[in-house]
Amino acid sequence: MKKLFIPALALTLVWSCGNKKNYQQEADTYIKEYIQRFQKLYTQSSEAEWASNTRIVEGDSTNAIATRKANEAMAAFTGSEENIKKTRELLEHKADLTDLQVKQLENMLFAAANNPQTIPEVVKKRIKAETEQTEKLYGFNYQLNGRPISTNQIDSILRVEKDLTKRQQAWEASKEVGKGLKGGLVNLRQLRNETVQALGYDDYFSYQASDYGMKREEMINLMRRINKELMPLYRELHTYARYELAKKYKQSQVPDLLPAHWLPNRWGQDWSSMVEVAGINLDAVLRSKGAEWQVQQAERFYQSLGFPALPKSFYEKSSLYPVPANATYKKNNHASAWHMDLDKDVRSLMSVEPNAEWYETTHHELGHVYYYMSYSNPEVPLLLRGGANRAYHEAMGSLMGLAAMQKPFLAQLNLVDKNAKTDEVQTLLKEALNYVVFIPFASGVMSEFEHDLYAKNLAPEKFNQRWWELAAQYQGIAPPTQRGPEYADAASKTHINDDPAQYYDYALSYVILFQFHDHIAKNILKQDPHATNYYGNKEVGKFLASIMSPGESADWRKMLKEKTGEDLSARAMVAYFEPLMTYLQEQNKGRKYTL
Ligand code: X8Z
Ligand code: ZN
Repeated sequence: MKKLFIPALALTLVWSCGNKKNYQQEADTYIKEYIQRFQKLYTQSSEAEWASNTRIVEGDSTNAIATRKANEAMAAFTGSEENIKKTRELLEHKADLTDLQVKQLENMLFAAANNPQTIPEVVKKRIKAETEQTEKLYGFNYQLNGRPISTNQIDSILRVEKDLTKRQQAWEASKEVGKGLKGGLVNLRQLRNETVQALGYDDYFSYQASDYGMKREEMINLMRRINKELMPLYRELHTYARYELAKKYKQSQVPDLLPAHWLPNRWGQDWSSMVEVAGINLDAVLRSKGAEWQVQQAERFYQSLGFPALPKSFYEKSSLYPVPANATYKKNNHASAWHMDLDKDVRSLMSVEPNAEWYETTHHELGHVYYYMSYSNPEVPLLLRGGANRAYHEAMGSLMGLAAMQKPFLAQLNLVDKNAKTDEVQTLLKEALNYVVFIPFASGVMSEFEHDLYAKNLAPEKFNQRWWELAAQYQGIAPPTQRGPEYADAASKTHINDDPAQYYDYALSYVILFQFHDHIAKNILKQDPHATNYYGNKEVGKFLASIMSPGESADWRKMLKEKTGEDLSARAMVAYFEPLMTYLQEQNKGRKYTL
């Protein structure tokens, strides 16, 4: 038996080793060929999309048509039956392939699922519907009292206006865009679901969650868990805001649900401008420095950590500032960062104005750009030039945004007076009104809505009802007046239209960024996480670069454990805001809690 058995085993080994090599060679050749075509098509699609997003001319669909064509060409390749078959065949021999090959093939299959040419007509219809939705969304003429108004101007009214009637008008003006997008969203929901179902996904939400190696239920349960962990603090903030805002707007009645137009943000996702911290008037300082300075300053911050300067082409090709008032075209008003060729061409599309909100967003977008630059190295195959997961990509720049707001950092840059006494509790409160307030919106309202939209086939006549049900349940917010089914207030949020079923990325990114920040503060800087100064610290830079440069070739769970010693957890975020609890409970004594 032994005699027979051993040679047999040896034979299998030799045979399978030989086979392993064959499969690996075969996969290598296939992946290389794929990449060559893919990079070209990807670049063409990016260029077309870039034009569509930076130059929207009413009545002129040239850019939209070019984008549709480029995306069709990309779909025809990535979703071709040939590619699907070959990729699947190779993946049947997973055990014989390298981890990197498996990851790349899985990404190819993921891309194919969005474009399967087994149902080419559905894919074409989806691409057409997507281009049209983008055009409508960013070509929309916002109007206030019969006059055109930009989203930056609406945001500014919501930040500073004290008159509730004017606030309500501005808020309502910001929601008008949703009505015209509703039909497109109904259509897109159907087409997106149908597309990915062809490759075996239950629905589009499941498809997007699979990018994290998670099932739809796991993702939504994770969202509910995160929300629960932050809820005690959010309840305090909600109570505090209801009473403080009622005072501010001179209302004798404190409503149970916060009226949406009382809040300094169109969706109630960030209330930080409610609080001014004496001694830190960032808005005023930034106004005096200007928008360009803000972008350059964010770059200097990354450079101070040891990252390179942005390539010249970044400044030449990006679209960083609002279009002039007399321009004959519009552009996408929501900030984004672009990796045009998955190599050296990196850009950002923003409408930067000198204020604290854009200061933070600029750091956020440059985080994406430095992530792109970090993994665009020969070690990382083109198909793995992405974040360890999507949330990591969102986290890096937001982490820098958090760091760039802390007092020791601001003091070093002379943005605040070193010697000015500032109130630590107010500072923490302002931060909580940003980061904590975001969680019920992102992990609750947005994620649950998209879950119901794609996985539960939410009826179109219920879109608005469901949106406001969720806003009441998670954020404790209500619209100023009844909003009937003709509205689609969810669709006023860009991501619902053009970044579908992935808003949980942002909720996760906040959780992760506090884990990284906690580690950096305590173990690298040896500073209090509430008062750090990352500026010029090369160790911090090395730490961040080590997270970013492997791109998607890293396993996100392992990476988190390795870098922070922890699994994904809201612990660090909860701990950061813990000192605020006592203060808020004190403030809220005798007040009615309604969440
Ligand atoms: O969309 C963004 C970025 C672009 S990736 C500006 N963010 C979310 C939003 O604006 O809703 C950043 C935080 C949340
Ligand atoms: Zn982002």
